[in-house]
Amino acid sequence: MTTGTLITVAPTGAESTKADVPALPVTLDELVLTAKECEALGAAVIHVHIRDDEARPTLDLGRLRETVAALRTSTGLIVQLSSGGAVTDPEANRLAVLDAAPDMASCTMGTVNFGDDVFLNRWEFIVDLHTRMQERNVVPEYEIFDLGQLTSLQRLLSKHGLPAGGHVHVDFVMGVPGGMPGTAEALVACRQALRDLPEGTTFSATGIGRSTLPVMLTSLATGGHLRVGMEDTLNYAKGRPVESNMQLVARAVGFAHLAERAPLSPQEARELLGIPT
Ligand code: KMH
Ligand code: ZN
Repeated sequence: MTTGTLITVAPTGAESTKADVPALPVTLDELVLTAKECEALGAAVIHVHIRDDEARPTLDLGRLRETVAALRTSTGLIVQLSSGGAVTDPEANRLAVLDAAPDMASCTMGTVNFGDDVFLNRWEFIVDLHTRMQERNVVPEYEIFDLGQLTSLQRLLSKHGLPAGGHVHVDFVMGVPGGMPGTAEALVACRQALRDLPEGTTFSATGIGRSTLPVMLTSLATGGHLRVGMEDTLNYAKGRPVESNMQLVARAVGFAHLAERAPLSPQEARELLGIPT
């Protein structure tokens, strides 16, 4: 049954530089302000990458803990830390992200070419990450960059059991150079392949760059949820750079209302995703 729309904001990412994208939130203050404003507009989840004092991507555990605490103090958002980090982050640091005790963490279901780089996700690493999430009650968002990664997810769940909370939620990250295209056809194929996953599995989708709009509209039309933000989208329209994450969240909220699937509150999102309140 289609419910309201879960809106996740992914405000920063690990790839863009502050010099190239001045509106990118890179300090804790900028991140918290962004989170508060996006929550007020209708976001329920924040997918978090953090930066160091030089605005470089980092998985520093102290900073991650401070970030989780600050977001919890200032917002009611579900805090989802990236376990993907940057392509250069070692596996041990990616696993240690869970020590910051977020509500959720991303869990990418396979290796994918990532532009000129490789986003490495070995099977043993995925199993280790997933097991630690089960042990610590951290709810995964399974990140799917290509269709075959859904088959890996099916294998993971059948061999290693359901995630903490028992609900399966996947996020299709589309249009990465090296992954699946950000097209309506590809999203419909992903949507159909979900029938092999546990009943009630939900999905969100995000399209990188120019695929942002077709992916967003197709996701809404096929019962999916939305992830938006400057991790994925730097141009609001052709020749028009994004001014802020709030601009992207506001557009997603508008589309959700047009689809008669109003944004879920963080509380409603917790119920959907099986996250304790
Ligand atoms: N930055 C990418 C290499 C995630 O957050 O889990 C990985 C990524 C996925 O963004
Ligand atoms: Zn990410």
